Amino acid sequence: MALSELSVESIKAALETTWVGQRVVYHPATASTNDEAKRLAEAGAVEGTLVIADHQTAGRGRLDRQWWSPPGSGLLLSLVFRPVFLAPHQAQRLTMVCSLAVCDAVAEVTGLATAIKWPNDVLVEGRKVCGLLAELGLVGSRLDYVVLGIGLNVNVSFLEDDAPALMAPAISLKAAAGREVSRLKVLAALLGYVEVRYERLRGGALPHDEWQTRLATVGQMVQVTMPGLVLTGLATGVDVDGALLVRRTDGEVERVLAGDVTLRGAG
Ligand code: BT5
Repeated sequence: MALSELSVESIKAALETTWVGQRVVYHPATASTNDEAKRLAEAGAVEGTLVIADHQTAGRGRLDRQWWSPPGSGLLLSLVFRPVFLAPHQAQRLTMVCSLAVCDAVAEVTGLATAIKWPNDVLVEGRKVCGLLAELGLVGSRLDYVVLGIGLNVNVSFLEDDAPALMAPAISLKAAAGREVSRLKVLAALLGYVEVRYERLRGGALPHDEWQTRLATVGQMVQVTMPGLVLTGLATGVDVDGALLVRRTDGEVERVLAGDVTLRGAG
């Protein structure tokens, strides 16, 4: 079997989890694993359900941006969570947990150092190696499910002819490590860390302190672009819900819940 070949059997054999990924739906190609995971979640899919594809024809980022990944080279997956212990405004805690798990898995399998860029990117050598996309399902005012999508550039090459222009520099684990990396190994490590960290969250532990220490964004002058508004200031930290705290030049501290951040150099 090729180093990185994905199938239901190879995934099940590689996983060491109790419940994360124990139900697995694999597709050689699908439109978007997040779309499929949301459909399954709406239909009652069990917590921990994994939807994973070798290729997405309509992979998405936030605000319907494109997630680009040539067939067979990245990890493209979505997990169904049912975090009944969280209110909707606390859902970013799941993105924190999963991005920390990405950092753990990358370190374990490749030894590479990672940083996190607020709110949903993981960086290697200052370049985007992974993007996360959380989508919420509500019943009334409570969380029914959260679908957490993860796109991780394992062996992706950005030198391909159809590679699009990206908003920020990108990198793959292969390029940074200088060798092909097993997607199965990264997947197994990732889901293991997701399970451990999610259980801690369920037990009441808050991830924001650890997440903040990993945030490349903190201590930097930043420009935050939000719909209809651009804010410039010093990123001083995050709060328990993952909101970015930005001190403007007039000294006022803004709490930013969503937006795109450009780093403007050390503050
Ligand atoms: C994200 O959005 O970074 C979230 C990406 C989530 C993708 C996963 S894949 C599995 C699951 N199913 C889906 O359909 N989606 C999830 P955002 O922060 O909005 O960043 C999107 C931007 O990242 C794009 O506009 C591009 O500029 C850039 N980009 C696209 N593909 C990339 C790649 N492979 N590596 C680095 N950057 C990329």
